[in-house]
Amino acid sequence: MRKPLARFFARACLPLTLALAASFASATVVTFDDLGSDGLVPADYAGLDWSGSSWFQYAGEQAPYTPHSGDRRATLGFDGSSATSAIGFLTPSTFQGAWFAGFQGVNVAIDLYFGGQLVASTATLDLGDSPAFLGSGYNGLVDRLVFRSNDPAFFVMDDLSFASAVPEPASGALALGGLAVAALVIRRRRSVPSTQA
Ligand SMILES: [Ca+2]
Repeated sequence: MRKPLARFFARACLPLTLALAASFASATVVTFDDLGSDGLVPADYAGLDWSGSSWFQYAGEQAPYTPHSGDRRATLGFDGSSATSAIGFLTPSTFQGAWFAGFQGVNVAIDLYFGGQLVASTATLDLGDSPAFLGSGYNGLVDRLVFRSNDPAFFVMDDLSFASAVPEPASGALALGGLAVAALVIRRRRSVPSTQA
């Protein structure tokens, strides 16, 4: 009784589950907490391109520069501005948002670009000691973020989250495996004469 039911679920659900896994993007949350020592965010950190920016990540001294995860977060630095804020995506991605904290009276907004065109802008977030989430509000693909602030030196960012639109090779392989399993099941059904009937 148990076995045929399990087999049914395996046949019916496995290929479907694998196909869904392949169509989902991989999600990444950029915490900075895996970086060992203070310094400029490495140019290729977390699958992003930081090379044209002044983002500096550090631990230590907290409020109002309060991290949202661990004790590391990033700042544009005292000479930072929109011109030094661009973060590029190595592959087109959806951008969910990021957490920000900073001096009261400081605000931040993010412009989202794709293929050199401005495709969306976030709301403007007013900052304080407690990290607050600035959601992107945009579901389309982006390949570059540019940050705007009335005082770029006086806020920090943490836990930026995005999802690559390209399926990971692993889930692609899984999907191919699911297709192979489905093909085998179909072929076996066709080749076995209807002795059960
Ligand atoms: Ca963190």
